[in-house]
Amino acid sequence: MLIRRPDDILPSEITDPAVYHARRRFMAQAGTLALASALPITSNAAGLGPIAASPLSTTEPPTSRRAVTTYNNFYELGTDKADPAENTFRLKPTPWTLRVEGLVNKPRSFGIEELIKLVPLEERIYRMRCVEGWSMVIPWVGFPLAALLKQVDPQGSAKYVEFVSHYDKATMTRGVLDWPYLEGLRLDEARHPLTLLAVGLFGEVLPVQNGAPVRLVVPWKYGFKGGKSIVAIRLVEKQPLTAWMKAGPSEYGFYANVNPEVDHPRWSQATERRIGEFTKRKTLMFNGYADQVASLYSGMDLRRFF
Ligand SMILES: Nc1nc2c(c(=O)[nH]1)N[C@H]1C(S)=C(S)[C@@H](COP(=O)(O)O)O[C@H]1N2
Ligand SMILES: [Mo]
Repeated sequence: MLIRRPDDILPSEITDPAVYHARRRFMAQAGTLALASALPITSNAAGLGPIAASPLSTTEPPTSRRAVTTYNNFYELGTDKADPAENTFRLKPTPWTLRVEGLVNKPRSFGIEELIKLVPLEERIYRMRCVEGWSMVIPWVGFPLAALLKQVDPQGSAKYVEFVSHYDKATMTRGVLDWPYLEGLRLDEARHPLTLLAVGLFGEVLPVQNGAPVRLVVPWKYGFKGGKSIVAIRLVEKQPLTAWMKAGPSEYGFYANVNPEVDHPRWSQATERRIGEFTKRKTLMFNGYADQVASLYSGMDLRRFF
């Protein structure tokens, strides 16, 4: 992965979280009057419909929308942080179909409208940590991947899940990685309640640069596990060979759990720079989600399975 000094985010970008939070509080209060259990906090014209606030959200202030949508890794749209936002015309998120296939009893394709109606959408504000040493807090909109997997009825032999991103060699980056971008999770990780399929952020439809129309979000792992613009999800028996493992097996492991004690071969992972802040923070084990996910890895040597 390319490394850039993360100093190119302007201080002015750190101002809008307060405004955003005030809006959320207002919407949450409005929602309480209408519905006692699920809290619809917003809905939008582009068709996401009601969005419930999730108890799994962090209370940390979100990174500015501007930074979240202009400082991106999406190599198919260019390898500089600013490239994806400038190359959104290269990916058309509508119409779109997501195939869910492989070792399942009911393989099928979903249109985005179907996906959005599958289960109630939630806002999940997650800490996100890139392997390059920066982090953000992102208010995703989505639903647990487990809900989608349930629809296709995985077979007993399915042990892993593969995520295939859209790739068009006529319009997208050539070289760098062996395309399409492929990522994977163990089935129990894929079914974990924190694992999200995101279709939006900041209460709105997902921008292309963040992986429209649907992308994976796994908050206790380095950001590269979260494949963008996914066209296929495949249940398989063997551990997938991911695009980053192919490119650099000694640098990018299959698990990629955020771990301050296991350095990347070329740099430390002990600290991080939260975009919009000036002092580095200590990186937390499993990105702060240890209470929820550590049991997935009990008995595993996390230096070997990095
Ligand atoms: N298809 C695809 N997915 C991808 C990437 C990519 O280059 N291509 N980059 C990954 C990396 S390294 C990170 S940190 C996150 C960044 O997501 P964001 O730009 O929405 O913050 O997307 C991940 N998903
Ligand atoms: Mo990343």
